Amino acid sequence: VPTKPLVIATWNVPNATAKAWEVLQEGKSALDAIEQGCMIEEANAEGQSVGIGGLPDRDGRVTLDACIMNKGGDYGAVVCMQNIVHPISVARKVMQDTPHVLLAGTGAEQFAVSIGFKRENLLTEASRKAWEEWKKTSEYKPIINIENHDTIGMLAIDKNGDISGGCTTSGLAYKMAGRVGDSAIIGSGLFIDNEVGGATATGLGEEVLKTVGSFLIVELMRQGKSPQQACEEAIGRIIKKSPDFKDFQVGYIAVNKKGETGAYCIHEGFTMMRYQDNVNENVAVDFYNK
Ligand code: SD4
Repeated sequence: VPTKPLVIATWNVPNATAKAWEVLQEGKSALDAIEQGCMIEEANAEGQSVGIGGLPDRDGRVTLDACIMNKGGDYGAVVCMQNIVHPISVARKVMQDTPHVLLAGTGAEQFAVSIGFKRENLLTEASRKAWEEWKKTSEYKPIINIENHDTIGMLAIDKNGDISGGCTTSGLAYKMAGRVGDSAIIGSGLFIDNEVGGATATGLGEEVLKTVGSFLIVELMRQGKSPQQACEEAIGRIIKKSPDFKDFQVGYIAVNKKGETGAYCIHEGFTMMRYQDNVNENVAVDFYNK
């Protein structure tokens, strides 16, 4: 029998799930757990796909996408935002303190600064060097990504059984200026329905966007599929539409109201963190391309 509270996240991010778990143990909401858990990875300069230290676009700018969704179906997001370390927290403020749900670019940054967030340079020396190196060939291949630190998508159920989720990323390295991925787009990188469950994504955002993956998974669970079956079907949709699936990775994780979890991806190498029953573990995720 699955137990609650619980937290799951994309990739091997034990410190992030540990933080979220700690917040849940204090009896706080899943929403608080999500924000604080995601912040751990955003502040980790070694993770080159999230927050500070994220790899830049092809012009050397680190641009961040993040969103958060709560039990009431409220949603807040920022896309293509620069110079702010914690986009997940800005997303929460967009949700709670503005009449809007999604702020982009300089508008998002302006809003963040206006409510007290500090502007900081997010391009670390390591990421700047990696970009300089990339510029020598400028070869753009946003392919199979099997790093341990990556876009973080996180789903949590609190002691009351309420579900929230968040997703935060610096997007694809060396993307075109202005490119926005799936991570902060409702229904694609993340979707929560407190009656049913939640889902979140990592990998090539364009493919997730075209199939509205996270919404699809939640709707499949509503129709009775387990989180595992729903993730598999969502990956199946991408496989069917994209003959070049051998060249890119997409991974989904999901949880239902009962606390059952599932995950599936295209290629070997994706993992999921799960903190449940006092155990914080990184589990290998089953994959399509065997
Ligand atoms: C994006 N889905 O911007 C994100 C990137 C990612 O593993 O998850 N990379 O498309």
